Amino acid sequence: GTVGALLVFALLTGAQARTGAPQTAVPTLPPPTIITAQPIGDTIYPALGQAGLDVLNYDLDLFVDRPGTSELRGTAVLTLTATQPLPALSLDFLGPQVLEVLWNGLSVPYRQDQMAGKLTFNPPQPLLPGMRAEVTVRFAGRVGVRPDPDLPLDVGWQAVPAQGERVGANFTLSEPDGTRTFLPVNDHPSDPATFTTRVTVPAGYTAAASGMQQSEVAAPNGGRTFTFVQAEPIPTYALAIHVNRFERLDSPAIPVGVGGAAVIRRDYFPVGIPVETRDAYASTNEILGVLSDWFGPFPFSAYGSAIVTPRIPALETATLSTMPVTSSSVCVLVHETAHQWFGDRLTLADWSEVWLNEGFATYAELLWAQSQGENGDEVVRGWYARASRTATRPLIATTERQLFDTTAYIRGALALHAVRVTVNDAAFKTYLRGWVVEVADRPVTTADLLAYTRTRLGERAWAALRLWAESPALPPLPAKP
Ligand code: LEU
Repeated sequence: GTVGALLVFALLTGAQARTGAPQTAVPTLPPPTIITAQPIGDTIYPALGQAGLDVLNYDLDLFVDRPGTSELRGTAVLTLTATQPLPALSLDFLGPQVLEVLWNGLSVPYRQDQMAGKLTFNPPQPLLPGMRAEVTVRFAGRVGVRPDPDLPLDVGWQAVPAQGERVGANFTLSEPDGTRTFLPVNDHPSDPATFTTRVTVPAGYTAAASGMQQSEVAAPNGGRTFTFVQAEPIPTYALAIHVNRFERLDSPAIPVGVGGAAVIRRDYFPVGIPVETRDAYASTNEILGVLSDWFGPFPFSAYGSAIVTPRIPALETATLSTMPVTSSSVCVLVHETAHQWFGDRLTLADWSEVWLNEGFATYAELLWAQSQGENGDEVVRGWYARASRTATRPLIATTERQLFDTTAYIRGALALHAVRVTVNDAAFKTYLRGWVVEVADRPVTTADLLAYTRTRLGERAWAALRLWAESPALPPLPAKP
């Protein structure tokens, strides 16, 4: 945890500094400028993000010339503002060579430190609160995943080589910090943003991304350019981008959006996967109905799944869950769909708080089972048995390895059950719906949930949640008094 204090970047010192104006002769380098950019200070990932930076929108123009490989080129235009004066900007980027950085259209010198995963530059004037700026980053090369033995997968831009009948494909799987492998981003869930994603693919391919499809137009050599607009802010890791030979299946829109608005329904199935894979997705509308009854209106204007062939974990990418063939079950789909509220709409203030995503999404599996006529006690007892068999800990994680462990998922869900048994189901429903509204405009913490629980449901519910959140040992099985 020492990296969190201050990252100091030496700018314009020697060979690593590039200028974006190659037409001028090699400039005499100005005296070395020391600029500082302070990371957000995440307790699990202390180097991620920049404190005081607020990215409002990412406008992406990406070219996937050879699907199934790691080649990617493109331009990202970030609309920025600040919550404190920023003399230096520092974006997270582990991606390929940056070709150019523009600040409001003008070329600025920059430093790309691939080891630190930072792209740093000084704007002509500090970015001040209330100001807006546009930063353009052009890059091309090989992007990759970030291998990490402490995570259940290598996060980032996934390349799936052609195999047998199947063509090569690409997709994003980025939780927690994989988006920086292929885009310059403020890569932290406390800074959600909107996205416009344009993806150009070769003939025969389809691109899909988070948000509503706005257009599909012809590109050179028979290719196509697909444009998606994600109009509601989402964390960077929740951005889905898929390139494959897809069959898109449109289903009737379902009126579970805000104010009863219709939510567009579409699923993307790669050509050549087993037909039974599709079965689970036939339940999507019913899942949306059940979950919106408990959690309130569905927070986005479209929803569906994009199916991928590697055997990896599923991910709740916004408006378009990323679902492996091997995880194409109703239970996993319920979990990822619940994350659209908890993770994608409500975002985390710190990665240590990830149980606030996983506990709620796991709890949704019980709500679903009950909607299907099960009484639910067996699910809860099963969870408790599992939690008793595994090492436990307080809910707030202290290490990266804990982020997606049994405590985050199962003890997290049991903590919510401990709250539920202190009240009746009508009150619990109002509580869940209220939480989504209450914290809609700021990233969430366990302290927020505790305070909210006390105000909404009173001392008994608060004490129960506190015990489940903080006790080093596993508290007793929650039961109705
Ligand atoms: N958030 C994912 C889930 O739905 C897990 C992640 C490790 C891909 O459980």
